[in-house]
Amino acid sequence: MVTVGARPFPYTFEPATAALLVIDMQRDFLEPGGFGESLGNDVSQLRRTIAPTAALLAGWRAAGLPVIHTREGHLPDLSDCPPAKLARGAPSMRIGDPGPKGRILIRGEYGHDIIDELAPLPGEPVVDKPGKGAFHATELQSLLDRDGIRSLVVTGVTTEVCVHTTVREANDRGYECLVLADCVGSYFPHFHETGLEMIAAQGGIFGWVASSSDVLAVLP
Ligand code: TIU
Repeated sequence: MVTVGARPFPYTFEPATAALLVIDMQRDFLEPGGFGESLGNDVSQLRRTIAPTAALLAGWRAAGLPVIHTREGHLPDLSDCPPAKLARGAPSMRIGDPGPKGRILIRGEYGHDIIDELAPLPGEPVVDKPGKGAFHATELQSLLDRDGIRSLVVTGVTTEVCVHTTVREANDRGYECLVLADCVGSYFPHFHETGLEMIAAQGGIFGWVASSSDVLAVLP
């Protein structure tokens, strides 16, 4: 067992039953011309997460521990996209529309894939998800069951949307989630800060919060 200094109290995990979850670090959210920008967001807000996540990935992989990536997106015929999701808001481009990096948030398009800096290695699962949470309509639960994973170290974007939804889903399923503040990000800095507070509040109602250096310091 190893223990990480975390909020609201130290987080203890068994490396053999832990996985690093990298949520939706896709061009569609982190680069101009994608889904994030089409919703009116300043995508540069998310880029501070890239360097610490790359360093954490390097250390986590060097320790021989499993990494699971996720991508939010939809089938080309949009059959897995609820009408309400398609219609919501007043985006400059809707899911499925052609953009500079391909069709917005569509599987197989350049913009839908993970940014070069954090590219998955061969053998690392990439879970494609139609929703904000990584468990809904995906194989994530069976992947975790297969490998006996109980602890999830969580990174990715955005703090209050896909990270929060996934952590809440995971917490209800009995996983212990450690969210790394420097490796998650939001288009809205105050949502990011408040989102982290919400996880650690009430004695860790959904999980724990630490930073990547806290985890790197304890890896075997
Ligand atoms: N991955 C993820 O968080 N999807 C979003 O749509 N996030 C927003 O903040 N919009």
